[in-house]
Amino acid sequence: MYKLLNKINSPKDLKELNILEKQELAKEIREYLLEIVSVNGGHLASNLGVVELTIALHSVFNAPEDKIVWDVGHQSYVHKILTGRREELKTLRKLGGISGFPKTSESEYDSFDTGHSSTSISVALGMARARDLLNKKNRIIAVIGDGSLTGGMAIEALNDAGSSKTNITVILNDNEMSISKNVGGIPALLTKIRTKKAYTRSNNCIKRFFNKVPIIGKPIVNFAHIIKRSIKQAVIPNMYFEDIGFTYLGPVDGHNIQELENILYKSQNIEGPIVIHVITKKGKGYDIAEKNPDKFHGVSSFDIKTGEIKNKKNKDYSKEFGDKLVKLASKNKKIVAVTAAMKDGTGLNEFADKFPKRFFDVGIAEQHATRINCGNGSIRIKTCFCCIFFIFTKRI
Ligand SMILES: Cc1ncc(C[n+]2csc(CCOP(=O)(O)OP(=O)(O)O)c2C)c(N)n1
Repeated sequence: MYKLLNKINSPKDLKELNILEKQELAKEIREYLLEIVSVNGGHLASNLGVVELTIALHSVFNAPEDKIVWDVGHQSYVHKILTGRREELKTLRKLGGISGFPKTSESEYDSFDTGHSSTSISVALGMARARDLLNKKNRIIAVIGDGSLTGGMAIEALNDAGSSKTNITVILNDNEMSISKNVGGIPALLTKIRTKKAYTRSNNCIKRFFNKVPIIGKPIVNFAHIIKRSIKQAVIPNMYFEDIGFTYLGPVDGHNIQELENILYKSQNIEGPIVIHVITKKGKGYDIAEKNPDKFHGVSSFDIKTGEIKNKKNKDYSKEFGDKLVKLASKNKKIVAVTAAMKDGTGLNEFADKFPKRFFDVGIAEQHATRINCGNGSIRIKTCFCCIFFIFTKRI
């Protein structure tokens, strides 16, 4: 059934495939992910979204010498499949089974133990600095989602890495989603940058057209080249990454293995910190998850045909909390809720629907969330990662 997948026992086997075979392999990996996660439960949508990206990374780089640091790590199933743990993945979420996150004790290909978001750039920068001190030349790659990029630690790391001049590659996996729709100014910036694709395409069309015009065509193209940077600045309002010291590459279609490999090879000839902006679709290849990426972010067992969750719990702690909060908030207008990108996971869906003006999703930014001040006398309910609830009563 898994003709190609069954032959992949390490990235070395992957490197021997041609591009058509890799595309076929991507299909098999998606089927395999569905087969396992639909029975065991797990993080589905994020993994379906990084199939081609992971294939390209392991085709171009030489792990484990080159270090791939997965932010959060919930999207590392494909990496595990390609690094000798295909069969072990069947034990996901079972007692004594494989971890759903990178674990250094599990494999030399897992470069860091993760779980919390927004840490990968700091980790990768530390590894890059250690490598430089040891006069080594291996590549260090951080793979971070647009959701995780909203975390303060990621921004602090970008600030440091941007001025460091060290060789480090940040792959920005931009699917416009955290668990729910991503929020805030940084996602808005990424949306603006994505328009670069339209800019690059139109730029190439214009170039092709003028190159064909006799005599004056070529000088026009040359002139355009000189002012390209200023055009870029005008079309892409904030070249945030370049301005803080990164070479920005992309955006690139994260489901096109050939394009991904090309840009990754290109990045190897560039010195200093690099950001490669990769556009992916959460849930890619499984229609039901593409349409409901938040529901299929982390799931328990489900029916592949209908997407229906099996053995649904009627009540759990988060649901109890959410129900009670809605009751209290109906009576008390001073109650507001603040969550760090965990609306669903902390039972706040109904609260958000009923009291949209009193609900604040601040992005994956727990530190910031704990200091949000909703005014004197307000009662702030804050929900964070791992369903830890802070209830701040009357502020004095
Ligand atoms: C500090 C912290 N807060 C919240 C979470 C819960 N969490 C796990 S994945 C995730 C969304 C990550 O979004 P993104 O980085 O864009 O990755 P995607 O799943 O979209 O690929 C969140 C909020 C976490 N792991 N760590």
